Amino acid sequence: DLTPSSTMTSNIQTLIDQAKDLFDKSYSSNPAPGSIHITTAPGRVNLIGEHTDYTGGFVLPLAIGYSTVCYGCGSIVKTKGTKCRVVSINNPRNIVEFDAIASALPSDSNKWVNYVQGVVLQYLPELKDDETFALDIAIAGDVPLGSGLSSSASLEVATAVFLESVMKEGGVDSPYMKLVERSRKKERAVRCQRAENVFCGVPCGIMDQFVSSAGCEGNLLLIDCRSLDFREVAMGESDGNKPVLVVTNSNVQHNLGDSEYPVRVQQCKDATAALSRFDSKIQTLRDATLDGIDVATSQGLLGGILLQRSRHVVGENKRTEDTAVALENGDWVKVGQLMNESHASMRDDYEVSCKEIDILVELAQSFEGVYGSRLTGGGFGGCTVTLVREDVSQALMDYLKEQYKVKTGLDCVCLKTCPSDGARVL
Ligand code: GAF
Repeated sequence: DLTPSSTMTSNIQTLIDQAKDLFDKSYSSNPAPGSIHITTAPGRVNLIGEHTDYTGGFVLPLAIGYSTVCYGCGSIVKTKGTKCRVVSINNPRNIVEFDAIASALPSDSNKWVNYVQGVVLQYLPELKDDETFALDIAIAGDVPLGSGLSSSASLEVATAVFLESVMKEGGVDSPYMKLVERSRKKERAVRCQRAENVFCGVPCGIMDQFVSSAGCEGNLLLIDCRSLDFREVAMGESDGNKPVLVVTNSNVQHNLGDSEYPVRVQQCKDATAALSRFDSKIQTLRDATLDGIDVATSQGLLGGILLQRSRHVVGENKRTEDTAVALENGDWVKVGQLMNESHASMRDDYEVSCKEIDILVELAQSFEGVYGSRLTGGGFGGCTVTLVREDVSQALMDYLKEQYKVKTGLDCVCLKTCPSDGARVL
């Protein structure tokens, strides 16, 4: 679970040691052929741009100092019926085997393995028809599970980089392996998202995999989820004063989240269909404007829930682009205002917040020295992100912990975070 420290740092060396130990215990008597590869990929926090990625909109996340490490050996083999093996520190006695063949089906009993196997299947086309992967992987991570910090994306992306490392050593010279680094980071994210959509059955957007793949120390990423263009956004400075980001884990995760996410995806499609009757150029909500929504509403083409959902997404895209500019200008008041508006929109129009998260956000927003606070991630629990003056950040964290307990009876965990690097070979 989240370490109750005030700084969010991943101790990569500890994770490597844990994964190596697990590897040695699990496979040392008969390891798969090939040399050792070690890779890592981080979780993420999204500053703003929520529920916009699956309609081709803008997001502004940062990679965080919590990550997943894959430690193992692997090679490309011609043996038919080769099994891959994977084991996680979360269940160290359960070594799971899976087939690295295109016709493989997802597991019902070990769902977490689908995040690894789904990615392996995405990389199979890189190999020759008679080749496959032989892999023994041990996994350790410190991204808190189920807290909206993208532990699953970090597992997918760490796996993808692991496979790339195996392919590089195996001399694979496919077009993918020849891509320049920046393009490969994007394409890796596309594959990991596809693995999650197709093999894990989760209709997520691309934000989490993208920032886990392409994150950059000291920078947030402004990602255009339609073109997949992205740029690094550094926090500017004003009067030598740079605020910090505090992430607060509410320690609640409502089951509703899993079922409501696909509902929101479908509602966006339905809203797009309604809006395209008004303007045929609208192919996704990214193409719509708030004025267009008003006109379509006045013509009776849009109303009720679909109006609310599209108003959130279209407004959020604008807020996200505006936030990137305000961040670079060091205009913290503006950034905070946009974060607060984003939260209100998620709560009232998109309806993905919950009581506990609203309490945390309200506590933070009313604290002297806080610029803005909002729900981050898919919603129905998970974490909030708050922009706060550094000199009062510790007092804020103490206040949130105390008051959240008073108001909900629950403990929350607060951490300061800053942008970290994305996935890499260690
Ligand atoms: C989850 C999804 F995985 C992302 O793609 C994104 O839609 C997010 O919820 C909401 O912004 O993390």
